[in-house]
Amino acid sequence: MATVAAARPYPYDVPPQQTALLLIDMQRDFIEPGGFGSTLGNDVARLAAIIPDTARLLAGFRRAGLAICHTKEAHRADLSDCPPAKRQRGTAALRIGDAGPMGRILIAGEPGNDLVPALQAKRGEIVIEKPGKGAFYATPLDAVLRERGITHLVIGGVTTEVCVQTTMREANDRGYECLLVEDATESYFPAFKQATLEMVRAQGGIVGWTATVDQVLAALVTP
Ligand code: TIU
Repeated sequence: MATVAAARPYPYDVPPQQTALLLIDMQRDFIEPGGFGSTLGNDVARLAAIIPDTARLLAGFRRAGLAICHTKEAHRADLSDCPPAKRQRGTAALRIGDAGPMGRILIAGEPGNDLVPALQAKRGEIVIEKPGKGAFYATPLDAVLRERGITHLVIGGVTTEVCVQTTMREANDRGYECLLVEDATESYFPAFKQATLEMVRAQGGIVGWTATVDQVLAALVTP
């Protein structure tokens, strides 16, 4: 058993063979100009800044030989898995399924829907396409993790208070012990990120733990 000693609100025990890295939606659609995130009116440059630290975290999990799962928020080309309410919400000029500079917005298989180049999945890593904000809704994620005996999730990705927090709460309700990595997650709204970190670890870790990339890496032993 390894331990992230500096985790908050108290040390987080990591049983290596039962722990997976879960990277949420590190996709061009949220991180590069011209994708879903920018059509919503956001400054996407904030999100790109976490790519190097997230890549260090990913490399550490690969070196340690631990399970790795990437998610993508993605809809089918015919939009059959996109609720009309999700497509109609807001005032954006380009909506889910419309043609944008990186292909159709938030549609599986389009260039803009891919993971950013620095965080591409390698063979053997789990990739889950999800139609919602939470990675457990309408996906095989829970079954895939349970089949591998995963009980602990170290979570990063974007955006902190939307898909990351929703997924962490879904995981918490399913009994997973979750740690959110502070410098491997980002929001378009700095105050929302900070609030999420605090609400996750308040009340004795009501949703889970938080720690930095370096604090997590210090607990991983390379075999
Ligand atoms: N808009 C926003 O902050 N996020 C999303 O729409 N999806 C994810 O967080 N992945």
